[in-house]
Amino acid sequence: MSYFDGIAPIAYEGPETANERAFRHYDPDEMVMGKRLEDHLRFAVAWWHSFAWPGGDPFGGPTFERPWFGDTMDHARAKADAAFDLFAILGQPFFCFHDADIRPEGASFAESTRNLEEIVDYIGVKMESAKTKLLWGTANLFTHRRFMAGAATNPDPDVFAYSAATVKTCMDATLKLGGANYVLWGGREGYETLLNTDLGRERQQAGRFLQMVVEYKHKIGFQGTILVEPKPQEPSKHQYDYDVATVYGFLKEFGLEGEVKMNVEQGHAILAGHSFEHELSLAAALGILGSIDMNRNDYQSGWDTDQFPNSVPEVALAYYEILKMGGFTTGGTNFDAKLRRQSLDPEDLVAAHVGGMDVCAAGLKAAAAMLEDGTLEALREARYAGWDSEDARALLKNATLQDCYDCVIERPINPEPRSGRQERLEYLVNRFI
Ligand code: XUL
Ligand code: CO
Repeated sequence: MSYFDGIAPIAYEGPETANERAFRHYDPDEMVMGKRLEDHLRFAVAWWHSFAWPGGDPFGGPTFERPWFGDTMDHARAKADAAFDLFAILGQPFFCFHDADIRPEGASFAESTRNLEEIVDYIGVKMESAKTKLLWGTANLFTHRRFMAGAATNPDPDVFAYSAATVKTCMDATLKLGGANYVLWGGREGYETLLNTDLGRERQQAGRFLQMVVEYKHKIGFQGTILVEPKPQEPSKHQYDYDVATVYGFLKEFGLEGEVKMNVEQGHAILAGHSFEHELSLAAALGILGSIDMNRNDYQSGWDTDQFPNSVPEVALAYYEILKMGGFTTGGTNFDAKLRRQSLDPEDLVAAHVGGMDVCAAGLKAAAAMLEDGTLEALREARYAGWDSEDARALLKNATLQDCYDCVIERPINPEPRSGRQERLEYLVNRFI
């Protein structure tokens, strides 16, 4: 018997349907800009939110009572069974996991690793008869109390070593399951107070740690992409991987900018004081946009609420940036999103994903229509057309302040401001959404 008994696989029925158990916008086979929608979006279910999270909050304990909750290997297998049942209902092409989501913690590192290897084999067998693949694996270096003062950035070298050993086992697991990427999110890589923190030292530790990850990737022949997921704070008061710009500087410092890309999350971008599309646009411009964690924050509460996306205009602008850079390669759309704690039923878990997938599909199609129409890009290009001339290019390449001065006097130059057309552009975008 399945936890999702009575819920049939979700089919596409078109925008007019009132059926809650149907896609209105996500038809995996629909061709958009020459590619199937499923291959554009590359959806993934997050094991942690959908199967491991018990529904607690700072004021109350678990609200969910899943039959697989418990810390034995039998529970872990039952959890994997439920996960693959949900993947089949949704037709999900990918999933993502942390070690702690899929295996019980052992009494020692060795036992935890044995548990991990055993469940990875179990999941591997399930994958043989499912269409669902692994988008990325990662290590949970933030829940257990041993990581409370950081993993790579811990003042205790034993924790650094333990964390590195854990990442090794998680990269091995990701390789074994054919993962397309490996993610590092530094949940505790930051500080609570500067009064006890040597910030300079901790940054060096984080840099060396990431170099070790890249070295190990090459050693084991992992073909996927290493991704860092920026976030400014929460759980730490300040986290070193603050946003895309900060991480890029960090990668440059440690010579990793050609090796590591970004997993950009909607809610983290907002926490950092940016828009999602800002972070995506910057990562794309720097050549380090890899994958996305799709969710949304509650804009009133101001923390990382990890809700399922529900705004087509918002996600349209995000997918616009992704399509503009040519779409995902190894990356995809991971629903790093969880139910509200009152949404108790199996039906809620299905509906949350169906709704999120539909919003993303509608957003991507709107973005594709904007790109195909071409007006927005043509106007953007026209705005910079002055830079196409020989003189303008030479200006950037080898002109000095003195050259600019002479030129302004001689020509003479008296620039005339031109409209940025913002309201017209906003109205234009709304035509497609
Ligand atoms: C936490 C977060 C993580 C990472 C993976 O805010 O986003 O779930 O995506 O560790
Ligand atoms: Co995330």
